[in-house]
Order: sequence, then structure tokens, then C-alpha cells
Amino acid sequence: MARKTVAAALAVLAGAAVAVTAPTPAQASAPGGKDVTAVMFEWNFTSVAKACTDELGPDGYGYVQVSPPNEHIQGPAWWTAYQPVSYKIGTKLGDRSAFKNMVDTCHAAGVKVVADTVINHMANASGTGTAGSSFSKYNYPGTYSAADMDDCTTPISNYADRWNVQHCEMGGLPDLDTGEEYVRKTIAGYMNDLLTLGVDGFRIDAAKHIPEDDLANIKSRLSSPGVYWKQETIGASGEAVQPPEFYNTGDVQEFNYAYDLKRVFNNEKLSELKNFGEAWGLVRSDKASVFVTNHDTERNGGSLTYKDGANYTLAHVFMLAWPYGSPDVHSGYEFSDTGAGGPDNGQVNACYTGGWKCQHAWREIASMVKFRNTAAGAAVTNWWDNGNNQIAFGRGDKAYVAINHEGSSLTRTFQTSLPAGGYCDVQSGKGVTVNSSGQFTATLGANSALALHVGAKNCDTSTDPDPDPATGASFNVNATTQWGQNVYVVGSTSALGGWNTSNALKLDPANYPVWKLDLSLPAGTAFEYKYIRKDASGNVTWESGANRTATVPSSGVITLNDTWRS
Ligand code: QV4
Repeated sequence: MARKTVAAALAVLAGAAVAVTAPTPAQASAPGGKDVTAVMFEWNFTSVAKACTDELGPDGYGYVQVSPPNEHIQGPAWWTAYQPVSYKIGTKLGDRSAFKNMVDTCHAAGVKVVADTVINHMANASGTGTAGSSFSKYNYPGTYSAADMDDCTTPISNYADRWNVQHCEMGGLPDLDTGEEYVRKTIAGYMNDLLTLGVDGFRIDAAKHIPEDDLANIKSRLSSPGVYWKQETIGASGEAVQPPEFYNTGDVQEFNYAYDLKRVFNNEKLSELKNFGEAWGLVRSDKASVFVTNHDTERNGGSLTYKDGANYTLAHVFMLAWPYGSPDVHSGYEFSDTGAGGPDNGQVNACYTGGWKCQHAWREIASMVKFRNTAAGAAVTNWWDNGNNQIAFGRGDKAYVAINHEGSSLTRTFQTSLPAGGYCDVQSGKGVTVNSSGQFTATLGANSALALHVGAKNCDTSTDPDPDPATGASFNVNATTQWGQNVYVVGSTSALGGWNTSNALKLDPANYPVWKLDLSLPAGTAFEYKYIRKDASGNVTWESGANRTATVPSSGVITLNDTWRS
């Protein structure tokens, strides 16, 4: 609440100060106090749930975005998810109950959920979808028939022609007639279903190809018409449809942000970034959803990718430190074939294995999420650059970052507006002391960054790679298992699956035979629980004996050291 007021006040100031080349003040657009979204591309819902508990919640991410959850064409390629067959929740990433469990688990960890929503078009194929529905091109029984498609059935051929862009077929995908009552009602029905399951926001795929009036109409039919809404509107000069016309319905994904960062980090000078944002022709900060890379641009060469080393990592540090738009951190997987879907059908057993990159958890990136949350509302101060690729700036008296994107080290006394005292450099995990003049001296290695904020004064806790939740329970059970078996906990609260074994939470066997799970739960929650074993085909074995009981303390975590009762 307070933060919104500050942002609004700054927006007014920014309007009054257009002539000044002052950096853009903070204008977060994703609602709530935490505006960073982790985009878990192709992660299955069970794995997303675990990431919410283990990393996203503790690291301060406000949102997690999941790949399209509705029925689509089958096949191993990731892009099958963008060819809808029906609006049933059911894909290789999980069924309706796995989706619901993921939403509940993420909420318990303080993370809101955004669903990637494909509502512009349907599948360009025929067969059986991921949830068992038969379909053919233009005919999706129970959902749509040919009469619900737009009249233009040829691929889009002229991006300078609005009608062509919004009524013809993007890449040959059958285009829904969103001007039609039945289509609007059906799309709104799907989105309302997701809201019922607890979803907090939508990424509107291919929004540029849907007239804004149609989107506004669909949105007005939702049970929460003010829901967070970010639209994929790729702006390009010469095109008839441009992102700002979608401000009325919600935020817009600013692709030029990613293109610009790629150019600057690869070929130009970081010193140019001093006024990055609206002054560069980008969309309004309070409407911008931004990213270093997304699933399309990391494949089509438009943006930096994980293959770009320090350029990629440091671009994230900059994005998260800089007050423009709401950042998305794309968390994907290694690929050489640009069509390849996520490893193991989206099952992430552990970060950095099987090809999963887990960018959301990289220390350089994850540590900047709390930096951003702490700095929210504070404008850029104390900008410094060397005229080349070394920059540093503060966020008022809240935070300070330095980025050395050169091939040799940088030693300097930096001027900040931070209160004097000890800080943790969240990039390196080393302590830094700011003197009473707001200065500190440090050496940054080649291609590295340093970041301080008032929320991280003690390196020991702020750099813990797996910090404990603020309140909750730490389940530890000594249980031997056979190959293919896993140990889960299930219990009386919804966060513990409500005694439904299909919603049970999997424990981590990293210290086998002790299986562990740290779960964020509200202070004072009294609950009952039991451990179960599941084999590879999902057969459940309950431990014996009475239900176990525990209560979450008013602050901190209750540690439960249990032994499986056979
Ligand atoms: C093929 C030909 C076409 C031909 C068509 C005719 O390539 O030239 O017109 O057949 O039948 C897949 C195939 C593609 C195939 C198409 C239709 O790759 O070759 O066309 O299906 O069968 C993803 C992939 C697409 C994929 C699509 C559906 O990127 O390759 O197409 O999923 O499976 C514009 C838009 C923007 C869009 C971007 C890619 O303005 O909205 O192009 N981005 C979003 C998503 C993106 C997704 C879609 C939209 C579609 O971010 O990932 O496309 O939902 O810029």
C-alpha cells in the first residue's frame, strides 16, 4: 500500500521532470511489494512447487510464471504448448490437481502465480491432445468449431496492416474470432477457471494479434477484473500495432529492453545505461514487463542467453538493480536443438542436473531480488561511470551496486548514500564497511559485480544458499527406500496436501537416508502430518501409527527430526 503511494508520487515527479535526464524513478508495475517474476519455462508443476518452497519464496520473488497449463497438441517440442486443443488443465507438466497443489504451495511460500495463457489461436494439426481430446484443424469438439475462427485463414503477411495482424493466422495457427460473444465467453471461462484454482495473473500470449477492445471485454468478464495482466506485444517500427495501445488492459512486455541490453553488454558501453528506459524510447516504466531473455529470444538470437557468460549474468544484475519496469528472470534449460522441450518432461530433480539451468537460483541473480525489493521506490542516486564499461549507482539510502564489465579489476572508493555500517556484498558474500561519509573502498574482479543493501548487513544469513523460511516447519525423516521410491509428507493443512496423497510434498534425499523439506507456513499453524512412500508408478505406502502433530512457532521454524515408522 505505502509503496504504491510512493510509486504514484514518483510518477508525478517524473512527469514534471521530463526535461531533466535524471534516471527513471522506480515504478514497479507488478502489483504487491515484490515485482520480480521467475519464469519457470517447461518446469512441471511439482517441480515449480518445490522451487517456490526452496528458492523463490525465500529469495523474495513476488511471482512465478508457469508454461501454458491447458491441453495442447502432443509432442516432445516445447512449442507444442502454444497450440491449444481445449481449456482442460492437463499437459505433460501435470494435471489439474498438480496445478492446484503448485498454486497452493507457492502461495504458502509467499509467491503469486502467473499462467502463460494462449488465447489468440488454436492448434494447426489434428490428433489427440495432451488431455485426451480429439481435434482437427478448425474443429476442437466441446470448445470451438470453424465458425469461431476469424475469416482470414491465411498466414499473416503484412505487419503494417492492423487487420491482417489481428485477423489472419500467426504462423498458420487458426485464429480465434475474439470479437464473437461465444469466443469471449469461452476464453473468460478458462481464465476464470484458473482464477478459481488460485492463479494471480496472466501472460497473454500473442496479445498483439488480438484487438485490444476484445481483450478488454474478456478481462471485464473475469471474477477479478483487476488481475495482473501482462501482454506479449512485440513492438517494431513500421508495424501497425504497437505496445502502448495495450496500456488500458495491463502491462506490456518490452522486447526492446532485451534487445538493447544485448547490444550494450556485447558491443557498446555500460556507461550509456545512465538514462536507460523511457528516454531510450521504451514503453512507460509502470507498464513495462522486462527481461534479459525469454523463451523465444534465447532461441532466435534476439537477446543474450546463458551461452553468453558474464554478459548475461551482469545484464541480470543491472536489470534487477535498475528501477525500470517489472523484471522477469527466465529459468530454462540447455539446448542445442531450438525445438527441444524441457528435460525429463519437465521434472527437475535438482538444479544444475539434467540440463536445467536454474538461472533463478544463481547467486548473482537470486541475491539481487531482495536488493530490488529493498530498493523499491528509491530513485537512482550517486551514478558513476568510467566512460566505458564500469558503472556504479545507488538507490537512495537503501542500496548500491557496482558493475565491472571490463577485463581487468577495478579498485575504487565508491560514494554511496547508504547509512554507515557493515554490509554484506551479496554478490561475493564478503563483508564491506561503509564509513560515515557513505564511502567504501573495494576491488571488483574482471567481469564481476558488487551489491549492498540495507536488508543484508550480515553475510552469514544473506548469502545462505538455502535460507530457512521466516516461519514454518523443517521436516527431516530418516527413511530408507528402494530404487524408484520417494518420501513425501502429507497432512491436515492445504499446504500439506489436506491428507490427499496426490498433493503430498516430496522431501529432498540430498542427505539420504534423511529426507528433508523446509516448508513455509504461517506462524502459529497447528497441523497433523504423516510420511508416505511413493514408488515410480505412484503406489502409496503410509507409515504406521498415529498422526504426528506439530505447531509452527510465532517466529522461526520448528525442526521435526523423525524416523519412518514401518
Ligand atoms: C509452419 C510454417 C509457417 C506456416 C504454417 C502453415 O513455419 O510459415 O504459415 O506452418 O501451416 C509452430 C512451428 C511453425 C508452424 C506453426 C504452425 O514452429 O513452423 O508454422 O507451429 O503449425 C511458438 C513457436 C512457434 C510455433 C508456435 C506454435 O515459437 O514456432 O509454431 O509456438 O507451436 C510473433 C508473434 C508473437 C510470437 C512470436 C513467435 O507476434 O506473438 O511471433 N510469440 C508467442 C510465443 C511463442 C509462440 C507463439 C506466440 C504462438 O511466445 O513461443 O510460438 O503461440 O512475433
